[in-house]
Order: sequence, then C-alpha cells, then structure tokens
Amino acid sequence: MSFRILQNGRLLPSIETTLAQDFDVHPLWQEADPTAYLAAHGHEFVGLVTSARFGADAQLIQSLPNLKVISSFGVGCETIAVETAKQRGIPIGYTPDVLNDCVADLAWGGLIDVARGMTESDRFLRRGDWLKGQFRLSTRVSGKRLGVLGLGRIGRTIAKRGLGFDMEVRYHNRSPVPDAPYAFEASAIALARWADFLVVATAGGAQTNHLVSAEVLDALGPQGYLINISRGSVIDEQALITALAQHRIAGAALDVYEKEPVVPEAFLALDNVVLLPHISSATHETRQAMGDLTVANLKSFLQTGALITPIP
Ligand code: 8YV
Repeated sequence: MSFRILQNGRLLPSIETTLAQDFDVHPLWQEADPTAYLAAHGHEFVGLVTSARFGADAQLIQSLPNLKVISSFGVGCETIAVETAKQRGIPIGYTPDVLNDCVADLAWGGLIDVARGMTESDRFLRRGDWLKGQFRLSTRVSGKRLGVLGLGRIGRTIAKRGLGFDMEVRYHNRSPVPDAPYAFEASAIALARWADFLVVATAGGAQTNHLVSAEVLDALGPQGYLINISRGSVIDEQALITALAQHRIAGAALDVYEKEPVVPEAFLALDNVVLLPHISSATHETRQAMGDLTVANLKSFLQTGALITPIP
C-alpha cells in the first residue's frame, strides 16, 4: 500500500519524480480552495512534505488529523508550527549539514564582493566608466577580523574558511560553544565593535528578530561590513538602509530579506550593498542533496518509525 502524502509547495522536479515513485503524493498548490479540499480530504494524509520556504502553519497541521510525520526541505524551521506538531507527537525532519558548504561559500562570495567592489565595478565597466578613469580603491579582506553571529553548523563552516584568509575569528552565540577554537564575545554589539566583517548565521524566528539593530550597526561602524545569509528578520532592515545611506557602515551583502521576494526599493539605489535573491543553497549539487534527504527522512520514518535528521 502506498502512503498518501500531502505536498505543500513545489520542490525540484527530480525530487517530485522520486516522491511520486514511492508515494501517493497530492500537490496542495493545485487546489483552487485548499481549505475546502483539506476539510474533505485532510484525514487521508499520513505525511506532509514541505520546505523552509512554504513551511506548515498550525492550521495546515490541524487540518491533517491522521498526520504522522512532516519532512521539510531546508534547514530553517521558523515557517513550521513546531509546537503544534510537538503537541500532537508529530516528528519533523529537515535537511541540516548538506547545505553548509554552499551557504558558507556564498557568504564568502558576498563578503569579498562587497569589500572589493566586485558587482559595483562590474556595473562601472558596463556603463563604460572605465574609459573615463579607474575604479575607486576597495578594502582588503585577508588578515582582517571576522565576526560570526551564530556559531551553528553554517557559522562554523563560514568561520573555518576565514582561517584560510588569515583572519582572526570571534563569535557570538546564545551560549559559548564548548569546543569552538574562536574567542566568544558576550553580545552582538561587542562582536560588531570588534569585527571588520560581521557575518550573520543565526537561525531566524522570534528569538533572533532584529538582533542586528541600529546599535549593532553603529558598533560595526563606517569601516565595517555586514553579510547576511540567514534570515532577513535577524536584521532591522530600515536601520540597515539608513546606516548604508548615511555610510555609518561601509557596506553589506544580503542574500535574505524581511519580506522576500520583495526587496525594499531603497536598497536598489545604493551602491554599497550587494543584493542576492536567496541563492545560498541553490546549487544543483546541494539542492539535490537536500531533496534526497527530504525523501529519505520520509521513507525512513514510514518504514522504521525514525527520521534520519529530526529537528531537535
Ligand atoms: C532554501 C533555506 O533556499 O534551508 C533553508 O532554510 O533558507 C534555503 O536553503 C529554501 O528556503 C528552502 O525552501
């Protein structure tokens, strides 16, 4: 018997094909009236497949009375009603670790880009401005101070790359990480004050909302750069726009925003910010690995009763 699985939001075509081979999958986004559909059919589903992007709110989970497992594509969990699932004893699988390298690579790409003015100088060349004179001088990366805000799996991967650039690395985290080979700073402000480059790698959600405040940006200062590959909610976006416009920080590289995919117009007019459309894990290799783990979690739970990578 094939398990009936509800799919919330599209996944990679290759993953959808794999899912369809093993399960009886229903695409929720194709329903004109999802609420009415779930009221009539919600009881049929034992599994829910979703993603960090589309999540699963309390209403969706409650509309599936026989739900046994959730498997999510992505490492962020702030879009999933984790408490609701917990209360019902429904375990949630997610896809940590497989994306660490690509996310860290992109953080470094953004860091080097904004410090050296790569996309800014690309625009300069395309405008024909090189024919009129040299591009401005930029800022050295190697040997500088790297502050990592959030020393989880991705934060550590970013930190490790800093050693290859001969950087001193420090971090701030909810609590000190016992085996971390880097100095701990007691607050985000203290880390920002120390760092030349502040990379945000915390989880999203209520606990980290606007952790990077106007005060943190002022502590980073006019020579400091901010890089964010975690969630837009971690930064007070309006404060960041003001800080960039007034050159109270040197620049920023952002892969995430408060209201994705809508990016504030004010950013577009600024040359000292590199704007990326949430692509840090978006390589063929990593997205496939994330998809494979999403399917493997589902299969593992339905066959053995245990997820491979459950959220803690
Ligand atoms: C994905 C992510 O882009 O894993 C996450 O939490 O933010 C990204 O890797 C995407 O959000 C998955 O749906």
